Amino acid sequence: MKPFRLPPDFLMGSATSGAQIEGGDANSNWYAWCQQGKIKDQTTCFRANDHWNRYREDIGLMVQLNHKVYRMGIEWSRIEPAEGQFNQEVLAHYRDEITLLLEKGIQPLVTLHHFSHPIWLEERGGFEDPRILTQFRHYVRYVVEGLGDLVSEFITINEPNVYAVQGYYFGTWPPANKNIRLALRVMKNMALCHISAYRLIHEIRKEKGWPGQTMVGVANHMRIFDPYNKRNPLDRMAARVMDYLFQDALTKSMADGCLRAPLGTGAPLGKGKFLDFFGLNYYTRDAVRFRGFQNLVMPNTPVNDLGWEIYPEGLSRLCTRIYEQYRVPIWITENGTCDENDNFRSRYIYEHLREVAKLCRNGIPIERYYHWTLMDNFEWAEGESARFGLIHVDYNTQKRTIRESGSFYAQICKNLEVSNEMIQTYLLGNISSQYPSGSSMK
Ligand code: IFM
Repeated sequence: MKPFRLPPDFLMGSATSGAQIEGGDANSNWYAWCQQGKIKDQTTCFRANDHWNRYREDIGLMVQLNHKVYRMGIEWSRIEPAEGQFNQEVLAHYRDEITLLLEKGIQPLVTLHHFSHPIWLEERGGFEDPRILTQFRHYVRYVVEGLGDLVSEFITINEPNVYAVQGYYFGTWPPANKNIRLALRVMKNMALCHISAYRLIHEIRKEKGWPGQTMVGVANHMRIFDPYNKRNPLDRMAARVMDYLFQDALTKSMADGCLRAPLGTGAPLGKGKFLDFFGLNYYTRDAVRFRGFQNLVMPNTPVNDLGWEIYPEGLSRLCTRIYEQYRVPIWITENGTCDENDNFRSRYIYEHLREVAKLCRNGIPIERYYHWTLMDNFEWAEGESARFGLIHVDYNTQKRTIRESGSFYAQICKNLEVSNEMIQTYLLGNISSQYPSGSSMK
C-alpha cells in the first residue's frame, strides 16, 4: 500500500437524502410503502435518524469529520404536502439548516428529487404521467426561489435509472410495476424534467443576480457491466446492451436534450448543454451472462455485506469514459459501502480515493468526492439493517458514534492525502481491513 495525495483544491464531504435520514414525514410515497410492510427488516423511514430535529448535532459531526462540502436532499412531500400548497415553515427549516452549514464553512449541494415524493403525486401517476413536467417545475421554482440566495449548486434528480428500474421494471420499490414500457416512459419523463429544471434554476438565479456560480447536474448511478465470460461473444453483447439500456441512453439524453432510443426520438425541449458537472454515484460492477440475461458477481472477487462486488478500478474506467463523452468536471456524488462491522470500509475508501488521485494526476477533472454516507440510515428496501455510515447509529437511542473508518476519512478530508502513517494506523495495523471473499451469485 502506497501513500497518495489529492489535488490541493479537491473538495470532500458526504452525501445523504431526506427520506433516508430525516424521519417524521407521513406524506411521502416511501412512508406509504413502509406502512404496507414492504421493508425487509420491517423498519420504516418514519423513524430513520430523526435528523429533522437533530440536524445541528449532525452538522457538528460533519465539522468533526472535516467536511468542506455536503450533499443533502430536500423532501418534496414536506415542501408540498398537498398539490399547490407549499409549506413555508418547512422552507424556513431548510434555510436554517443550510445557513448553519454555511456558517461552518460547508458548501451545500441540494438534491431536489431522491426517490421519494408526495403521496398525492404518486396517486396522480408520478413520473409516468406527462403532467409531471409542470408539477416538477412548480416544486423546483418554489425551492429555488426560496433557497437560491443561499444555495448555488443543485442536483435535479438522483439516479433516475435506478428509480425507473426498481419501481417500474423489477417492481421492488413503489409503485411496484413490472412493465418495461412504463420504465422507459418514466426514464424519458425524468430526462425531460431534468432539462426543464436545469433551465429554470439557471434562469431564476441569473434573474435574481444571486452570488455563486450556478451549477446544476444529475446524480447518475453508473455501474461497470463486464461479460461474465469475456471469451463468449454473447456475454460481451449482453454486457453492452445492459450498459446502454440501464445508463448510457439516459445519461446522454439528459446531457444534450436529444432523446436516444428506446426512450424516444428528437429533442422535445430543444437541444443544448444541460450538465454543468457530471455527478457520478459509483458502487460496483455486474458480470453479465447472456444465458437468462443474468447479472452475476465476478467469481472470486471481494463483496460487501449486500453481496456487491468491490471493484475500485471501475471508478477509473467510468470516469475516463465519462470525461471523454461529456467533457465537464466530474463530481463523485456517491461512493461507499455496506459494512456493518466496519471491517473493510477504510480499505474501500483508500482504494477508491487512490483511483481518484491517479485520475487527477492523469488530467481527468475530478473535483469533488461525497462519501455515501455520513451515518447509517434507512436503506430503502433493506431498511435500517444495511449500514453504509461513517458514523454508527443506534436507532433506539439515536446515539451517533464515529466509526474508525470515519476517523480515517476525517483525516483524508483534512490533509487531502493518505500518508504512510495513516496506512500503518488504519490499514496495515488493523487486522480487520480485509475484504470478505466473493460469491458467484448476488
Ligand atoms: O442509499 C442509496 C442512495 O439513496 C442512492 N444510491 C445508492 C445508495 C446505496 O444503496
